[in-house]
Amino acid sequence: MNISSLQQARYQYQPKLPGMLRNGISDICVKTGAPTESVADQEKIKSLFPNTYGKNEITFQKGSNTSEAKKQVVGVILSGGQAPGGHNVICGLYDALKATDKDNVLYGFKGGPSGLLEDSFVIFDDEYINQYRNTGGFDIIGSGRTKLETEEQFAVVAEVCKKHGITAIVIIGGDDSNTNAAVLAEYFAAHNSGVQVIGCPKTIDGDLKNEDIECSFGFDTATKTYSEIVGNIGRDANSAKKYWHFVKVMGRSASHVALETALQTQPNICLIGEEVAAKKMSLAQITDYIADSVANRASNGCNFGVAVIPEGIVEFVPEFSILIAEINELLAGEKADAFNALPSWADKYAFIKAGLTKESMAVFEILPEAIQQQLFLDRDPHGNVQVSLIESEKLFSAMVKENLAARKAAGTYKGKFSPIHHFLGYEGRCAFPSNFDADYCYSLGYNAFMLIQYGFNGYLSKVSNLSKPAEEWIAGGMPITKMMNIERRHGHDKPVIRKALVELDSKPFKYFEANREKWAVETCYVFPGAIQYFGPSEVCDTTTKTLALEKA
Ligand code: FBP
Repeated sequence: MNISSLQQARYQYQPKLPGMLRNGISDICVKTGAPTESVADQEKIKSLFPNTYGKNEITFQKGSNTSEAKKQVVGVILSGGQAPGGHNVICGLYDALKATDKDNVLYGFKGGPSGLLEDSFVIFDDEYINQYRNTGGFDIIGSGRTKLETEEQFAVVAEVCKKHGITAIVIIGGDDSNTNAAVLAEYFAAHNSGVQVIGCPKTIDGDLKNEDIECSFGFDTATKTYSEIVGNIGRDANSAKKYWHFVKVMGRSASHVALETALQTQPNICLIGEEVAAKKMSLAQITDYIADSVANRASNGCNFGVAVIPEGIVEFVPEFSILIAEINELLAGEKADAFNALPSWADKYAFIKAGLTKESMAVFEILPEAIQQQLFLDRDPHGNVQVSLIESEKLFSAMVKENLAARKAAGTYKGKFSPIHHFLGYEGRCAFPSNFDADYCYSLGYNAFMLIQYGFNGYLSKVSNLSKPAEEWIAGGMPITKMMNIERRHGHDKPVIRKALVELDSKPFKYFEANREKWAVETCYVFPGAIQYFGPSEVCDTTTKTLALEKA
């Protein structure tokens, strides 16, 4: 394999474990904490998880290892979108498993949950694992978005486990995957199959977080990668002084990634979807807000700027969500064929006008034509609008342009406005993990094995106190059912892990809110630069501003 010199050097990096896991496997014991309750809907969750509900929180500490000596055959899967550090979860798991007993075996099921269903796997050995230490990506075994959620699928997984003598499965995924991990754990417990399930919290979106999960892995590296680029763009803007950059950043729904990027780089504008929803802002109000910054800066002679737009923004704009729902209804079932058969955009436009309510048509009419067409072209397999594909960076820049033209006509604005568009998403998901993610992920994997070794089932590998040096991190486990509540999904009540949105009374948002007026008018860009892997700890090991502010 051709490898870069950075990759070669990163192979040598020894990830830092929490102090309590550093003593060697024979010196790690369990401290049992309090029994747990789910965050809401306790009776309902308890009835759905009779075998795994209410178990105790646990932490590991220094002391004689009292776990049962038993050969472990563990299977691991990566689930959902890539997040930097996934490889290190597997490396940590492998190292703890082999340090406990060299005859233990680790299976990697390929291509996500479907690898388990199709019994497609690799068996890891040192040579295989060593090529992936401290590297980004999920290419070690691949990932996928198949959901493991039906009894039929669980029965297939049970068969696969029986065939290989698997004693435990580690599921590395986001909120849905960990919800499914809890359901699978309950299934195994109810069927006395002797297979344990442990979850690990992954997603660059940062929305798998609660009082037990301080942050999901990958968020640190992805936001550092985006912040490096936004910082560079800010510096270019301030050098050339002629462009407004509209930068959409990933994060399917919640705006944590946009907020963290703004905290690191101090752009002129950053929209936060959750605030837009709370204030019930319309597209016109958001446009006005951005155009004010453009006009104010122009009056100071600054015809340039940077605006950060979260990927999920449009779903938070109430009038836009209603419009999307109406479009989905308008093209439901066979009506889509009738629409697609219309020969021209003018015919299609007339069809749309006849089908939408007056209010939604008014919203539709103010959209740039390219976005109008996008809403009807890019549809998912169920025929619904693919909101994540809407080019909101272009939507807002086009609307701002029109707004400024009106201001110019009214004589209230004299500047120039040349927008440039960017979308930062995939380039952050497979970056070399920062030292923080490399350490955190390795610890999550190592810790997951300790949970297996001590016989826990339906637990999430929990590493906390993350704003402190790794030495002070706390390792342990939390029953996944503790994080669950009941939500309505596709017409059914389902037990799920609550998705964490940006809270408007949180310290990170409050800090942003207190500073953004100044950032909107002045040029206060910060240039975080590239992630550093070698050098002083304050440059290489610090995590996100979000976490630092939350824990301040
Ligand atoms: P996960 O929630 O599975 O971690 O994925 C998050 C994400 O990276 C989002 O930020 C983005 O909207 C989405 O995945 C893109 O998905 P895909 O890889 O299927 O294009």
